[in-house]
Amino acid sequence: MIVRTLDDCRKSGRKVDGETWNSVRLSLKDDNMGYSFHITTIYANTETPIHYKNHLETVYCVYGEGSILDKATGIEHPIKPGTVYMLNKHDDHILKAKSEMQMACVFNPPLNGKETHGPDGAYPLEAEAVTD
Ligand code: 9YT
Repeated sequence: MIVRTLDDCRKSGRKVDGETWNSVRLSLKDDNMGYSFHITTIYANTETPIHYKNHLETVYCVYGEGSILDKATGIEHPIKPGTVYMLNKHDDHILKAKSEMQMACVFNPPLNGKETHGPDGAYPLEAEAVTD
């Protein structure tokens, strides 16, 4: 069994900072669960272009208000606490935060640890692992 707390992970190399977000990676590839699990904070009044070409992601909104613009359809879906979205088609999208949003995120395949978005909005398949 593996047990961790968000607070402990936040203080360790498991917290990764992007320009418009930070992500605390509670579970990563080396846990051998077949997925990774993160608590992500999206900063208020930001827009983040994302396109996970190498990963599937499920995202659940814990708190905050915003929207997700699906670039393929042009549809902008509101996000509020309790909303879940699943990027089952590696969907190219823009995540917009009106207020600070906390999201619980699952990635398949699991992240190694230190991934941040490349210029194409994707994470590479192999990135540096966390060493704590
Ligand atoms: C919701 C989303 O994809 N935000 C970007 C960060 C990502 N969730 C991560 O690395 O945890």
